[in-house]
Formats: sequence, C-alpha cells, structure tokens
Amino acid sequence: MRLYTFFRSSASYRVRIALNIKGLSYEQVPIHLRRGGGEQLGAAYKAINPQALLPALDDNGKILTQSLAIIEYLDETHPTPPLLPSGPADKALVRSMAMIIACEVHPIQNLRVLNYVKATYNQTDAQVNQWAQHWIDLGLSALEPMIVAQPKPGKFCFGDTPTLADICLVPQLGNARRYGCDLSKYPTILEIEKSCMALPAFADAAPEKQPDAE
Ligand SMILES: N[C@@H](CCC(=O)N[C@@H](CS)C(=O)NCC(=O)O)C(=O)O
Repeated sequence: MRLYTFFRSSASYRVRIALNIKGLSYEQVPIHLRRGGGEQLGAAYKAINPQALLPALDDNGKILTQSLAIIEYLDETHPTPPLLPSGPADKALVRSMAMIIACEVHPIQNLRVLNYVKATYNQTDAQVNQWAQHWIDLGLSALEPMIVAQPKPGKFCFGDTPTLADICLVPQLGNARRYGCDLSKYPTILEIEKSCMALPAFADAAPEKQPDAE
C-alpha cells in the first residue's frame, strides 16, 4: 500500500493511525501542502485525487480518498482489531463522535479555508487563528460531555479499545494546539489523548515521527 500524506495533515494522520493499528506496512509518498504554493494542487497529484486533498491511499492500484472512507475500507478488509463497536447504536455513537471532528470541525479550519478567509476578507494571522479556535472549541466542547455520558466509559472515547473516534480526535488536538486553543477545558479528552499516545500505533503516526517532518 502507498499513502499520499503530509506529516502535518491531520486527515493523513488519521489514516496512519488506522494502518498502524491494523499492523499494515505502507510506503509514504509525501505531498507538501505549502511548498511551491502546495504540491496537492499540481496536475500530478490531482490525477490521483481530483479534490486536491490529502490523504489518498493506493491499495494495489485501487485509489481511495477521504480519510473516513479509507479507514472504513481498511476496517472491512482487515477486520482485526475492529475500529468500530459491534452494535448498531454503539457504532452510530462512535461514528457521530468521529464526525463531529471530521465533518464539523476540521473542514472549517483546513488550510484552503483559512487561506480563503485570510485573503478574501483581509484577515490577519491572529484573526484567522481566532476563527480556527472558535470552530475547534465548539466541536470539543460538544465532544467532551458526550464522551463522559457514553454508555461504556473507559480509557478511550468509547470503552477500553481505540475506535474511529479516537483516530479522529488525536490529530485534531494537534491542530487545536497549533491554533492556540485552551485544552484544559477538556480534561476527559486530555486523558483519552494520553491513553492513545501510550500506544505505538498512535505515537508512531505522530507528525514529528514522519519521514517528511520538518
Ligand atoms: N474530508 C477529507 C479532508 C481532507 C483534507 O482536508 N486534507 C487536508 C490536509 S489535513 C488537505 O489536503 N488540505 C489541502 C488544502 O487545504 O489545500 C478527509 O477526511 O480526507
């Protein structure tokens, strides 16, 4: 397998964690999101992912995009250990936690959105950071009580094994710190992050451990 990735891309980070949890080896193809105006926007990468977003996974010539779709593909093709609980209600709960991050928070603090806000509305870096903080805080402040109230409290977002929810949460916390969010408001989330980072699958997927890290 070949993963088109960038060390600081949180959506790529999700897939790296999933690949590691499944114990799958893969080759990394770094695509620099800023160099030369962004390698993701070049024709070569757009031929792989017309959306010009990372990550993309090449599994024996089959190109997959969108991190959650890739992770569910990996979960179906390599079912052990599972990344979703078994019952439909539990599965829906874990997916909803993951989607708070992947559908509501991450897209509006993504590079191209921040660039657009900055250039089109003449915003300073500080104002753009404030925008990112606002949306990250909104998502995390909903996720924290949801995790506390879940039916299977444990070391992770749901129970005592990592799921899709943890896979989305941990990379988002990296972004939150980058934009200066105050994470002390989310003690349960911080405990979960500690449990995740104690696992090699998460620790080895961290941005600073990647071959293209700067
Ligand atoms: N929903 C997509 C989001 C992908 C995405 O936004 N990737 C970012 C990096 S984390 C990207 O490639 N950004 C490039 C840009 O904004 O130009 C997924 O989950 O894969």
